[in-house]
Amino acid sequence: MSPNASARFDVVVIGAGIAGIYALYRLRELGLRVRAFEEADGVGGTWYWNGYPGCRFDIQSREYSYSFSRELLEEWDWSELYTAQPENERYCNFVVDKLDLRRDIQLGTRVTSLTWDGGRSHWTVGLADGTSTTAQFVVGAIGDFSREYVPSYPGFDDYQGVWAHTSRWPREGIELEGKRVGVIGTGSTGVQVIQEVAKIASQLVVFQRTATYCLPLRNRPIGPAEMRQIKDGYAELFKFCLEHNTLSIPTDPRSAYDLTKEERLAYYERIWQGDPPLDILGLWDEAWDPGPINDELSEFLKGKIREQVDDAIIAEKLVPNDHGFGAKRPVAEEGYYAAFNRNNVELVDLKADPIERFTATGIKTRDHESELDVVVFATGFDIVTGPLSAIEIRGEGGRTLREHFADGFRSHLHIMFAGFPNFYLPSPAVTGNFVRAIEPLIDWIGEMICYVQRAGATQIVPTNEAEESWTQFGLKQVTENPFFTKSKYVGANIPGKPFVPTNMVFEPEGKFRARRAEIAAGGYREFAMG
Ligand code: NA7
Repeated sequence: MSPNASARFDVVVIGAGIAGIYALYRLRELGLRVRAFEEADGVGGTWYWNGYPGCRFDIQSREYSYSFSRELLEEWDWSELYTAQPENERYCNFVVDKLDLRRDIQLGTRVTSLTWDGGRSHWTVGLADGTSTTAQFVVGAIGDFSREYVPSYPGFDDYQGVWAHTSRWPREGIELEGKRVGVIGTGSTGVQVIQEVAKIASQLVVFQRTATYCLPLRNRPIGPAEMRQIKDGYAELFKFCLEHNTLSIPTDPRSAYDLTKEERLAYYERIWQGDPPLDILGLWDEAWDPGPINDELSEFLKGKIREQVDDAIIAEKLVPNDHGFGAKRPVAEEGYYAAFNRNNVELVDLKADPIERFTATGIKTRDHESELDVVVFATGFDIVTGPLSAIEIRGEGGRTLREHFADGFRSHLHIMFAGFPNFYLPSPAVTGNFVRAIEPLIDWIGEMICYVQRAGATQIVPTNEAEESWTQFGLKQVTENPFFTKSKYVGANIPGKPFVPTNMVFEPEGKFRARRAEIAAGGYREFAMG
């Protein structure tokens, strides 16, 4: 029997995305009474909500396979190297059905509040329908990148057309065929939308603030023989990821200077042509840091952009001119640059011609007015504190998590918060939904819960000192690294938002895993149990 019989559940999991699905499975396997609540009417999280045209993986599909079940790995076939959102959502449903998880998931149920009851050592979990339940532990598998960011513009309320953010795409879809469409944002998402919508819209206006380095995705179907090979290679892939990082991309151990300039250029060309197993993410360190090699690679990629765009003036607008390759997350395209060779596609360079306001019929920039039936916001996310603030979370003494963040985000390991016992944010070292990072992190959380119960305790919380030291360490890393001070991965994309030192800032996944193992082996000394 659970040591805390006052709670209806041992654990409530919030969210049934990639992390929530695995948390429900793992914690249930540990013999805990678990219930998951999911706001959407289906499972999948990111792969449920991001139903915009063109949405697909830009990391190979096989990297998204859960590793823990031989049966799942055997039975699931990926149809393409980089599968599209409907198939990714189907995969999540397949896993949920196969593991019989659905009976413990309550769909269409938003968690609105969490209130800690110190006397009874449990959380009261408030739901949008006005009901509530209780749980000793809560795992907030809410996704770092789940709260959309829509910039505010004068006149936005006047706009009479249809608009949507890509990550809250209506399930019934939006009619885009033959319409005049505007897309704001040219990150990974914007590029995916633009290259698709260009094919069907009567007119597409792309509002670009910062040009991006895009490499060809080189997607293709996976046939049965290749899928067999992938299945046979899973064990090796998982081993590689555990030993290296979260992706099975081999990194080149050489220095860039071990090669001549001609050899390096030939190497970039092979990567560009998609010569496996070479991948831009595996390039030597010097390619990523500002300096002559980064300049050389950036120039190579700029040349590739110019080659693909017919109009030299448009090409120059699409060539990044204020940052080198790697200063932003690399983007994969399949027809993005070619879209700008079409007559129905127009590019507005917002740095030269900023948006002044929305009108009843579209968008007015300083020099242009565009009439638009639909405006698509591909403008990114209000990371971590965005989704956390959407729930009213009250910890010890009734203090809210929002109050806890009054002077900026603070956490211990980016997983727990001082003053908020038994509440976990399963955020791996790499933000996002990399399965390789999520599985071990949730395993670690499960071990901790069992440790508390075995010890006959009912609660565990990080000490103030541990939280302070982790937070300061993270902030130092952010402020000392020019990449992070501008990065969406610490929330720098939102004007005025204090930095959120995500685990990415601290250490690579392998080191972070080792740190967690050490904490567990040491009896969770950075935490207080009671
Ligand atoms: P990103 O990568 O944050 O991209 C957002 C895009 O929206 C980017 O091009 C921004 O330009 C642009 N943006 C943001 N605010 C504005 C305003 N106010 N005006 C014009 N343009 C704006 O989000 P994605 O959805 O593409 O990527 C999601 C990530 O989630 C993906 O990379 C994975 O890591 C997981 P900017 O570059 O800031 O000038």
